[in-house]
Amino acid sequence: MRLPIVVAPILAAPIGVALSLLAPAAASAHAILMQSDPPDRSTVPAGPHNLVLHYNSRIDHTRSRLTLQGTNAQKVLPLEDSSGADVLAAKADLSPGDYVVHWQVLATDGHLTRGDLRFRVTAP
Ligand SMILES: [Cu+2]
Repeated sequence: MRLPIVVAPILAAPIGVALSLLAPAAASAHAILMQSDPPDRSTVPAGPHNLVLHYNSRIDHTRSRLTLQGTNAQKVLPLEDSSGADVLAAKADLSPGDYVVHWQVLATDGHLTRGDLRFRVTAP
């Protein structure tokens, strides 16, 4: 039972540093990815999916972009109109393989952020 006690402070330190670095950014409200479906590094069954990315602030949908990269190709996904002010969403019919979603988001404060979301799709 000693392991969790030892591990917790080691994990807590980098998170504390990261939060303090993010604090000024959060105050100026540029968009940070908070949560996604599928989650990063997850595995999902093949078939139609709603990709949903939640941010910490409102985003400019007309100047934000989701690009789906599969093993052999990549394409810009049409964004769903109905997504919320802090959400990017797109439909994708996924066959088995490894994927990366490259997201690029313009927050309403005029700052651009980008990142990657990786997941694996397996045969249903
Ligand atoms: Cu900003």
